[in-house]
Amino acid sequence: MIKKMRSALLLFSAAVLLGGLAVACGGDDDDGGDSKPAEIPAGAPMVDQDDLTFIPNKLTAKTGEKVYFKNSETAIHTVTINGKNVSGNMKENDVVIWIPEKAGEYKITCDYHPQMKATITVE
Ligand SMILES: [Cu+2]
Repeated sequence: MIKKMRSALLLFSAAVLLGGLAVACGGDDDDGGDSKPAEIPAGAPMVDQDDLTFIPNKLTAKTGEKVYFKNSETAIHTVTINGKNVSGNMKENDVVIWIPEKAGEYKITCDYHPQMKATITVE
């Protein structure tokens, strides 16, 4: 149990080091069962992917802060930031954490749904 948690944490750190990005797969052990969504801290900046929309479509975050993206529906989505897919394919309940390193305005899109657009302002 403890070992499992430690390796999960290590994987998490490695992902953060590699790209400022971590994928916490809430639905990875899903055989159609009762997979729990990954936990998103209350009050954290978060964008929901639902109804083929990013909700909200405008968000402000701070440099170095974790920004959470969650796919809440069965459609596959991506988190594509300024044209770069940083998430891979996200299934239902997948959560991706993005940690912006520079202030600026970031355009968020989905590779599969051109109508999905959001803007994150990083201060
Ligand atoms: Cu999409």
